[in-house]
Amino acid sequence: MREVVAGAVIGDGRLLLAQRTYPTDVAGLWELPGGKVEAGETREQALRRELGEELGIEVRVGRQLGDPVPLRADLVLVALAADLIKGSPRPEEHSAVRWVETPELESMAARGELVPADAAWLDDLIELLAVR
Ligand code: DCM
Repeated sequence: MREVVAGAVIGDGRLLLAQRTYPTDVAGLWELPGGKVEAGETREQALRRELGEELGIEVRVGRQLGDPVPLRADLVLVALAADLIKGSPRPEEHSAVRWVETPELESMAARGELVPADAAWLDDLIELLAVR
């Protein structure tokens, strides 16, 4: 079973979202940025590496957020809370990034603008934003 880690990155009390460019069924939708855990890596190491590569940011990784979401028979998506420590996200592999507060997150979810797997974490994300 392979794992994909996604970061619920908080900076200045807001949540970071990144806009996907592929595959076509989710291109244009917004996600928690992250990527696949490589052999020999912890989830935390994988998330720090992916966020460095994709966005040029450094984060402190925290707790698991919500429940894992199955993507395929052999692939599961895990969200980890994280705090921005250094850098300002510059999209290398996404078409755009944005920082959102709860009302905007809720509107985006209601309009179906989040990738389906990540939409499962809406309540957990709202709770995370509430305590920051
Ligand atoms: N994925 C997702 N939600 C995220 C990050 C990734 O649903 N927040 C999915 C999209 C792909 C798989 O995980 O099916 C691998 O992601 P990537 O293509 O970004 O490596």
